[in-house]
Order: sequence, then structure tokens, then C-alpha cells
Amino acid sequence: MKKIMGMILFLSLALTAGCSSTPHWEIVMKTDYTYQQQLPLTIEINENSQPVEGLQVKATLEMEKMDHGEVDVTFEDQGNGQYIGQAALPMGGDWVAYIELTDGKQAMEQTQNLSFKEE
Ligand SMILES: [Cu+2]
Repeated sequence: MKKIMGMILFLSLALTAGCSSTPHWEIVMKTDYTYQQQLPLTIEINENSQPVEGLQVKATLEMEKMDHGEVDVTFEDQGNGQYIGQAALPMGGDWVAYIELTDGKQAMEQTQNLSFKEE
């Protein structure tokens, strides 16, 4: 049994190593906002708990249940792993952000649900 577990562990490590072209950037993002027409979105990016600077970060936002087309947001590197992008949304509610990160060599995508409460 121990041998099998060791084998499974080895295989999963091999699989993880196999996709080494995928960077291990971890996105921490504020997901709840109070709606405003112009709203700064913040993203924090870490790798092994260390902030990652110098990435190109952009996101495409779509509303979950209504068609408002796509809203593109380009994030600016604020240093220390912090990125801020200005979103101009036609309305609040539930939106989905398709986030793309790249350092010019490696790239990563992540989907994030965002909520904008209208008051
Ligand atoms: Cu809508």
C-alpha cells in the first residue's frame, strides 16, 4: 500500500513537472465591490509567497446573465506584486473576469467571478 501511495505521489509530481511551462503565479483579487461607473480593480500576484513584478496583466469582463459585450481592463504594475486596472462597467451585478498574465515568455489565464453591488 505504501509503495502504491509513493507511486501515485511520484506520478502526480511528474505530471506537475510536465507542465513546467505554466507559471505558478497565484492571483489574489478583491471580488466584492460597490458599483461605480469607473472602478479600480486590484490584483495581487505572488509566486511561492513572493510578489511578482513586471507582468503584463489584462482582463476581459462579461456580465454573467446579461449581454453587455466585453469590457477590457488593462492593469498597471504598481510594484510589490500589486496591479490596478480601471473598469468602466455599464452596470453593477455579477460579472466574470477572464484574466490573462504574461511575462513575455510564459502566460497564464484565470477566471474570476466579481460582484458589484449597486446601492
Ligand atoms: Cu446588465
